[in-house]
Amino acid sequence: MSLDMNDSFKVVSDYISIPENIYYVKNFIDANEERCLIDNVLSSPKPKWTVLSNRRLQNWGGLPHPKGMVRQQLPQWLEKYALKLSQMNAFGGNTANHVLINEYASGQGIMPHEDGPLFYPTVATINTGSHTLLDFYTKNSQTVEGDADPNPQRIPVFSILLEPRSLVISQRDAYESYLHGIREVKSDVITDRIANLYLCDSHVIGEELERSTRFSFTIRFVPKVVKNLLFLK
Ligand SMILES: O=C(O)CCC(=O)C(=O)O
Repeated sequence: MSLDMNDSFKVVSDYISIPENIYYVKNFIDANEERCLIDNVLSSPKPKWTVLSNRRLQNWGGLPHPKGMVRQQLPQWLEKYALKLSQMNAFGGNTANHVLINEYASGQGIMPHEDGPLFYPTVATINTGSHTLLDFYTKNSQTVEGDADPNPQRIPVFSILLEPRSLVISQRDAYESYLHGIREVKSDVITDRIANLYLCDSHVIGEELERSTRFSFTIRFVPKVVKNLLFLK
């Protein structure tokens, strides 16, 4: 799919929802666009990186804050996707102003969490590099039987297979009612809990997919913005 701004866009609601309020678009970008996004991430200045124990991330557009985000202009290589998704009406008529980039080496992931009230309740993620499995959990979901760990492993209600170059959008209930996370594993097994399997490359149940390094581009709209830091005092 080309990102030429003169293209006529499909609006998000034209896609099949799997389950309700989650949309998956295979090959949303092509291999050149994927390479270009990854090259831009890797050539960003070193201070752009925040290094966490289980992944690295870059924050673009400003730091979301309860009193308002001091807005920073998105670079052109990210803004074109923020505009494209906004024109698809992903953010209820608003224009996305924030992009979080996560880099996961094989074996890295993110704990089940919710994205919270600082963002408009839609998250649109462009996936590059490697596949991963995004797991969705109800907020009081069961844990694995006999798990005595203080951070017990929850059982996902369903998962979405995120192929490289795909787009996934979660909105409204899917954003607000579930926790989402990525397990810290080096490979994923194909199961019938993967809700979008029929939209992906063909796989058989039981097949194991090895992960490599993945970069996710999580595009959101932060409604509360302020002009400068004085307002944050
Ligand atoms: O990398 C992803 O696809 C998920 C990222 C995420 O959940 C987050 O940054 O809050």
